[in-house]
Amino acid sequence: MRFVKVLLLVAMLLSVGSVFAQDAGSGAGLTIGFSQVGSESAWRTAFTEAVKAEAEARGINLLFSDAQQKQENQIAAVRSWIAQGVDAIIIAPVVETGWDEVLQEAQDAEIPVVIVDRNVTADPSLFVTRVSSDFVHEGRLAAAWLVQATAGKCAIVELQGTVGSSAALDRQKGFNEVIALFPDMKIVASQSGDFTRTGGKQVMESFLNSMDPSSICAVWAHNDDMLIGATQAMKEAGLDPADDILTISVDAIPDIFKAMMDGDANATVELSPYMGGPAFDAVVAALNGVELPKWIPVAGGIYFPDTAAEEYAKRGG
Ligand code: GZL
Repeated sequence: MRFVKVLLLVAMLLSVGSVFAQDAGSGAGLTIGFSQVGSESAWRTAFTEAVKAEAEARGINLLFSDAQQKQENQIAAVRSWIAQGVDAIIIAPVVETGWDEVLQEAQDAEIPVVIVDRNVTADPSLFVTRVSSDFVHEGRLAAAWLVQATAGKCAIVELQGTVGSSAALDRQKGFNEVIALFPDMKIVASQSGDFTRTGGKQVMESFLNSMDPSSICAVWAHNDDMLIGATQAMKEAGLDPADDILTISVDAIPDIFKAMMDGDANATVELSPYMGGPAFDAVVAALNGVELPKWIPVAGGIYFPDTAAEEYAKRGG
């Protein structure tokens, strides 16, 4: 009889252990603060929705803050979660600098922080890991396509993303590295459109007003939303986007595939919005004392009009 009782006790303990282990794996029951840049682009909105859906599927209590592209709002949200004593914090930083102090405060409070999407210049010891794509690679890929599409001769206008954001800085870095290898590939104008459609349209309008439009071979936009705004400006100027002026951008949002289907865009480099899963896994690992690499990459391809209809349908267009 005693042996049976011992067996039952062991079985019970194992089952409890498996429950915790299961919870530990999914993060169920955890309270996690997520500071999001804003809702400046379709990709950002898709990213937010994907993270929220993943949290719900895992039974994570997600505290969400939209910073409206203001770092001060992000820092205030992080401080409120530190005071609340959340289990972990996830930050999608709007710009690279200015994070050291609040990350130190989170570490002092023993609250793990995971960075997602854009990067920070803070000491990597202040956060668990960063889940993101490789922005430099995205820029290189965009430039490589444009070089081959123009046989290495093109006057390019550039629509930069948010000033000071790693996405803008690194995409520009990667693009410029590649075109530097081709003397007749030149950026003739460059200005920030802040990753928004309105910004892209306004900057493209200024380029078209200040230059001979026939001298512009291509527009390189750090995201699809600015490119879509630029196509509106091109059309209003009587130009045919993707024909009179080639287009290359990043994000692979549904609307860029619609633009390809309408003959208004040539190519887009994909940026996955599905970073919530790896981020939550990193939180669980950190809470279990597991050491992680400081970067967990997410990959993406490059897409063209030949598969636009299929991609548009697949991505909820
Ligand atoms: C890049 C991301 C950028 C997107 C834009 O990972 O930070 O911010 O490319 C968004 O659409 O505004």
